[in-house]
Amino acid sequence: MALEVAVKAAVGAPNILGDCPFSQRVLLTLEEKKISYNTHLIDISNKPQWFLEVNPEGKVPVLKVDGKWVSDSDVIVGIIEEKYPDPPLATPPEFASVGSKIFGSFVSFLKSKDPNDGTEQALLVELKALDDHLQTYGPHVAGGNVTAVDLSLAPKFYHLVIALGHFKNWTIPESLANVHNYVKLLFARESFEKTKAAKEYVIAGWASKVNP
Ligand SMILES: N[C@@H](CCC(=O)N[C@@H](CS)C(=O)NCC(=O)O)C(=O)O
Repeated sequence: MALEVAVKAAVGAPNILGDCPFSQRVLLTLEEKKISYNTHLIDISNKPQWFLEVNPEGKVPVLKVDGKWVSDSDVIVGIIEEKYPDPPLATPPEFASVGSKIFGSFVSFLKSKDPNDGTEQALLVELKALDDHLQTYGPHVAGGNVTAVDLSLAPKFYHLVIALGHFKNWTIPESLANVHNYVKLLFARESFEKTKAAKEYVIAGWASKVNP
């Protein structure tokens, strides 16, 4: 039986898949494990009553498992791994937090109005650390196979590349060749193509945060 998953609808287009990286992470996990699912698109500016009833916090994604809606992508991915162990996607614990500061650093830099406030430098430090890690262990975080941490990072990189390109005319330095290769590998996956939001909706999703 297909699972039910609720994810973000596009800003201004409630019938189109939206730009939430946590939602895409869950969809990627379902796709990679070839689990069938029905998608419910949630307009987060006009949340439906049923959604608020099953998830009063009001955040997407949520997944219905054993008749109960569960929120938070970390929890959801853990439950999927437990219930559907094949193919195994769990990241070895020693690699599970690789790249975990990239998304926060990207958001700080994206929102920054002061080019000298250190936010760009902080992002570059995190990207360089990932590049060094990939140099030793790559091409994925845990080696040859994709694991959960890659499926968490891939949508975040998608946002980083699109939003920094659009709002700051900024690109990941060419010197970080391992990161470039990593991003290319992840974006080329069939699961990624199938679950990504259109570029224009990623931009629309960030616009109000960049220029509040
Ligand atoms: N920690 C949560 C974060 C989920 C989250 O921040 N979702 C955002 C969209 S990307 C959301 O639902 N925002 C709507 C709201 O806060 O009202 C997870 O990993 O699932």
